[in-house]
Amino acid sequence: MRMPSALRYGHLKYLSFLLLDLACIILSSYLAYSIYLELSHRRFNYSVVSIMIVIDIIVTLVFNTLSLALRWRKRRELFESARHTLICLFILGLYLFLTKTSADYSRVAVITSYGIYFGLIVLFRTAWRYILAKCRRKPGKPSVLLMTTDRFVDEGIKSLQGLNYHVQYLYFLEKNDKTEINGIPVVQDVKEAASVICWKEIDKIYIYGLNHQMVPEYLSNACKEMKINLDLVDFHYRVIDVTMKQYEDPKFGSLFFLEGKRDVPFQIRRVYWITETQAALHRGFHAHKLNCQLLYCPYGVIDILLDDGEQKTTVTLDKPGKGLLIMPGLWREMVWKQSGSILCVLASEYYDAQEYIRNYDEFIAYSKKYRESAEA
Ligand code: T46
Repeated sequence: MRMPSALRYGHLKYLSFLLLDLACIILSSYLAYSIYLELSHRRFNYSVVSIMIVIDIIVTLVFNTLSLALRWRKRRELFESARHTLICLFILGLYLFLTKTSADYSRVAVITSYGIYFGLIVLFRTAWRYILAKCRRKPGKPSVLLMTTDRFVDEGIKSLQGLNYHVQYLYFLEKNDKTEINGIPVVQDVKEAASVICWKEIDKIYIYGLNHQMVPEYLSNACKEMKINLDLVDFHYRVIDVTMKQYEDPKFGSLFFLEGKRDVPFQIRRVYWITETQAALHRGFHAHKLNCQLLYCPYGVIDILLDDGEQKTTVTLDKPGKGLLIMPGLWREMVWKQSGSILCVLASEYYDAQEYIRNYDEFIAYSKKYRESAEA
């Protein structure tokens, strides 16, 4: 059975839980009052049930008690349901006290109603959530939420499909108006992404083309809560275009710029540059354990030799608009091909000598261990 996606993932899911709550409050009032009326021979009073319904809606909307209860975790569900019930009970008590109508109603009946209500919402929400989860599409291979940026989305999808994953959702770590890409729905905000994680819609989360620190805390907390790891798809390096010429007229020169998040897929914590250089200068000879970097050469020509422990490659930075993004775990050496060439670097980490691997044998052992753990 397939349900509309709005019911499984969107606002209708929220609405269906709200309606379930209202049904529970009506049912629990009837049950509580029928027990009480049997005992007291008093007549059923509808107005208190109507007030309870109004209070239920107000508490849900004002205190947002449903959004956390919609999470899969049982303890969170119980806590949120209890909080909701107590707030409703408190407001009803306050209302009856202020309107001086409390004498007309039985405290026993009201408290019993809320007691039954708590039991019913936990029971019905669990059952309804179970039904909704059963109706989710099972692709047959592990389904994945891909967190990426506009620049890397196509590569990321291809790379995960190559690893035989089903990319179920996309989440952009920068603002993006697209609702779907190649038929894959784009999760619109951080709360929806957390809900997808907490509802176990997906088996794994992958980050492509950026580092962990770009992931909002709200999402990393949701992942921790559901014990889902954030995995990086191995990326190594990319040559990226950072050209944005503002003036074509030579007398104005050329202006280039880079923008955080849009062009640089990590939080920039440090910027440094190397100047006053001679041709054939050779620097680097190290790898980083954590640091992601974007290198560019605004003037001159510099070769960057990269080594992942198995393969070596050289990227020549010979244009101001050519950027080289290097992820951690790559050995690098820089060779100045022209005197005076300038190397600029944006880094994701503050300077920390401990985070460097400066010994090549140590690097080979480190990358081997890293590859083995990634393949495991
Ligand atoms: C890299 C390539 C492309 C600091 O105190 N703070 C800093 O932010 C940096 C970058 C360096 N230093 C000190 C550490 C050394 O005592 O400056 C000295 C020279 O640094 P290093 O020998 O690491 O420089 P390079 O050109 O070999 O490497 C530099 C970066 O360190 C490195 O992260 O990827 O540029």
